[in-house]
Amino acid sequence: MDKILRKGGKRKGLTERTLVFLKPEAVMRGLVGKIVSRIERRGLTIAAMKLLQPTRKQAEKIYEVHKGMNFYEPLIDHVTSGPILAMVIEGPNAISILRNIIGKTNPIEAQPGTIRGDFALNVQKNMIHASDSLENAKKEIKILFSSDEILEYQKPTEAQYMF
Ligand code: IDP
Ligand code: MG
Repeated sequence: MDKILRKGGKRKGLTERTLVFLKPEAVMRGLVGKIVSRIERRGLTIAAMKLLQPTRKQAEKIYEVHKGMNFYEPLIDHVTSGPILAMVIEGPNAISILRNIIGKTNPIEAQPGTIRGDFALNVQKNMIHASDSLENAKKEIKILFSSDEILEYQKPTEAQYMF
């Protein structure tokens, strides 16, 4: 346990944080619980969570690398069209683990067993976003969360049985 705790109970740099959000189709289809439970059962920790309808500005910032692509405007329209469930997910290698849990961007290529491979048919409405790098995770978390919305805590099972 000592290994992963700083004095005062805070985590050392062994864990990562990633921004995840369930897109409006996941909320509208009533699949929030099923999807969140896949993240929880893997052992990762929900450090922050809220339901919100993102503004155009927030969505444009998150997807700014895609500006100019033909799917960019329709994607922004879609993601801002209804509620999303945004989360900060924390744990060892959280960024890569989440990318593997969600599956490939295009559901045609996403393997069964992944969220996209099990719940999605359409590349735009592919259910879920997860940051693709540490740098982007840091940037994206700030777009949707303030630091006081992100909690630091440790589940008792983590140190003993998971990490
Ligand atoms: P990612 O969500 O797996 O990181 P990105 O390539 O970063 O995928 O694309 C961001 C989002 O843009 C995708 O999740 C998807 O909703 C949408 N998107 C990506 N490529 C296409 C496309 O070719 N057509 C329509 N939408 C797309
Ligand atoms: Mg991406």
